[in-house]
Amino acid sequence: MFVNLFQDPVNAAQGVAESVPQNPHAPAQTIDAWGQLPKLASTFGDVDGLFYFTYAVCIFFFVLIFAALLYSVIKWHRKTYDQPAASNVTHNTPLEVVWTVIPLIIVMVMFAWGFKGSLDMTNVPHGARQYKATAKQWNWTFSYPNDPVQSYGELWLEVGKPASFLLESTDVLHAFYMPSMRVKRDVVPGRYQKVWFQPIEKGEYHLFCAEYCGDDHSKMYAKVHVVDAVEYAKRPWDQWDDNNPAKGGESRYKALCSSCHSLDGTPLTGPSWKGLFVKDASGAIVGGQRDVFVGGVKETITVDDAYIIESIKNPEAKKAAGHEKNAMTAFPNLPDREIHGIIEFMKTLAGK
Ligand code: HEC
Ligand SMILES: [Cu+2]
Repeated sequence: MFVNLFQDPVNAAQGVAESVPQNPHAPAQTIDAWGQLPKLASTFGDVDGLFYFTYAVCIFFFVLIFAALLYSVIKWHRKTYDQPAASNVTHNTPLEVVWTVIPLIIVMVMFAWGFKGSLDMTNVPHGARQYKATAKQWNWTFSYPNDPVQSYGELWLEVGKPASFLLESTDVLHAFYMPSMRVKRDVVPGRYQKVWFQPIEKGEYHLFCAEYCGDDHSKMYAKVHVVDAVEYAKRPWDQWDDNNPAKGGESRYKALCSSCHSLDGTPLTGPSWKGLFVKDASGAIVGGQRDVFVGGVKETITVDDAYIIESIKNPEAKKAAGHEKNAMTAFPNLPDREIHGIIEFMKTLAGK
């Protein structure tokens, strides 16, 4: 199947036609004249050399072999059913040596080139900034050097500064894949992996998970902003507007929760958030009714802030009915103001 890396992954995952406006969270990317790789934005241009070398070798041999095949089929095909074979040659040692040795040399070149590239990506230069990327079903969390504030589903880097990543998974196998930066590295549970690159151009880039990791693997996406030193010094990952917590809550929803929770009533891995809060007769926003299992016993509860907070920090305590067999990844370290923002965002859904 043809996978279009330049299409918005969220819409693509939901099978939305391309004419539908694309998710504003996914930037359009310029592609090169061959339509093969997105524009190079790091110092790992060597990857392109190897890619196009392999590509050219494949095309050369494809054409050569098919030309020889077609020629032989036309020239030597049996013209009558009883025509004897034109030749009985079964063996040609010089020819066999040639078609073994030449491909061997080509493959060794590819191996050496690829191995060098893979070493380049993992040998972190001195002075690189040390970030951490934590992968879990189905989102990315980023930590910054000497900074307590993390970001979710979005990452900021400074242009020209080598960025090194410690990769960690809290559940299954994932992969850190940034086509524009020409880096890809598996994120293996129970072990730290490393990768680094040096962004050379400001802009917005895609980060994908490139290892199938469950139902909503295709929604496991983060947007990467490469900004200048002035912008970076403002710590854009720590922007939170206390006057508009619902807006921050919505961005957290998109980054952390939307892979499992819909807003429109559609059940996904988790229950839809529609109806968590509702409007009563006077138009006031109140908690909705939910059926939950507490220690295996079904109860009906009225949703309140405490229930939401418990669902986020300790989802096993009360399991939403209809989804009681599915597990939610807990977020015990989500800061209070962000939980508050998420609740404010849930309340904006009341009556919709
Ligand atoms: C991996 C999928 C997954 C992710 C990601 C996820 N959830 Fe859940 N969530 C579930 C499942 C499954 C349930 C139902 C089982 C349960 O209650 O534990 C659930 C239940 C809930 C409930 C109770 C809902 C109800 O209808 O009673 C709340 C509230 C909730 N999640 C909030 C969140 C928030 C906030 C986030 C993001 C910070 C989030 N979830 C991310 C899977 C997920
Ligand atoms: Cu993944």
